[in-house]
Amino acid sequence: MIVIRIITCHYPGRQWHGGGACMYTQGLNEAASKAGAHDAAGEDSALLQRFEARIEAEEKIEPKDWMPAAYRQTLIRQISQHAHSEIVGMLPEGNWITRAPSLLRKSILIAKVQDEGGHGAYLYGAAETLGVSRAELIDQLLAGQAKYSSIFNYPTPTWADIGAIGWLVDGAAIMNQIPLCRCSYGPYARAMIRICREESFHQRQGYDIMLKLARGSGEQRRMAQDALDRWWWPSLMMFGPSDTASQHTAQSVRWKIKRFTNDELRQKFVDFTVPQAKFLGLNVPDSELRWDAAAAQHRFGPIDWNEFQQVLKGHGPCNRERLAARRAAHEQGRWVREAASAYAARHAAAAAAAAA
Ligand code: BYC
Repeated sequence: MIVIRIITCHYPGRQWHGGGACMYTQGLNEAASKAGAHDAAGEDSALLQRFEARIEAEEKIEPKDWMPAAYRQTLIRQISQHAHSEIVGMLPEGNWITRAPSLLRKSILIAKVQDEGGHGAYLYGAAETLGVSRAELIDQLLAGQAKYSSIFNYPTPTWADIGAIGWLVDGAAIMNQIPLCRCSYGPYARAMIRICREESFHQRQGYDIMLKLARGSGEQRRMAQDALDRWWWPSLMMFGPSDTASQHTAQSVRWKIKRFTNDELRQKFVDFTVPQAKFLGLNVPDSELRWDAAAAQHRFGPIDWNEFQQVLKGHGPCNRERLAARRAAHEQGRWVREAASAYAARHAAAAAAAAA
């Protein structure tokens, strides 16, 4: 388990009000000093009640507002894992930029991969509002201590994989992320609105690739089917463990961070996607898949949770390769970060000298 150190005093290079004290914890400190009754977690019960009433009333919690430490920690955990997923998610598709089959496909793919980088940046920004630094989160990712979505540990050997990622992975992402636009934490909810708009475009471009392949030559149809065969089950795993095994869902739903459980979203995804596969003329690789008219939903076969756990433990097909690629990119970008810091320091010194 990762322990994230919450910064309570200084963020170098930032102007916080309160004489350099971190603005996001200032409200917390002030509130804590008005010592009232405390609950088992050592939190002021009056503040806790007020917080819970605000959640109940669908008010957004903002960075300077008082929040329970566990709520803050849950958000840092989820938002940072989400940010890492966006950044690692650039890799399987980035592999295909130089090999995309036409100039148009290449430019679309470049734009999509760039969007994912942007999503990572908004999300690291949202996590920072909770008092943790982006550098610290990235260090945890590079040290192999942080989780990111299991889905990005699978390989992309053919062009059809790029179609399958857009259609299924971005499709699953939209299903999971649209409810996050109503998350109780304001900065995360607002970041998700823009991200979801872009994800819709990503999903359509993926489906368009699949449609072209499914209506193409026999070999292209086989490629599309093979990609669906390989990506279907890992896409279902993206929604996380079943509700009975999920550690965090119940509390996150109470806090209105999550609006649906993992199984509810997985079911919506299956119901939405199976007709799309039919339209493509492709077979979903699940012999137990059937329409349950009484329940008005699809029934599907068991998920291989052992495979999911193995991927989470770092033993998926590409875990090592993904981390190695991120570490190399971080090293290769060192000179850019150093140059930007030197430039900022030089200008700050010049501004200080001019003001003196
Ligand atoms: N992979 O109690 P649970 C994208 C972990 S980016 C890895 O249900 P929670 C895209 C979970 O973290 C897609 N780990 O947890 C980008 C927890 O471990 P810890 C990413 C997983 O948080 C580029 C443990 O299992 N989307 O779409 O209530 C190109 C127990 O789980 C996974 C997001 O991050 C997994 N699949 O629910 C294209 C969305 N599932 O932290 C596309 C935001 C579970 O206790 N996140 N775990 O060590 C969420 O909605 C929730 O965090 C989850 C999990 C539904 C993922």
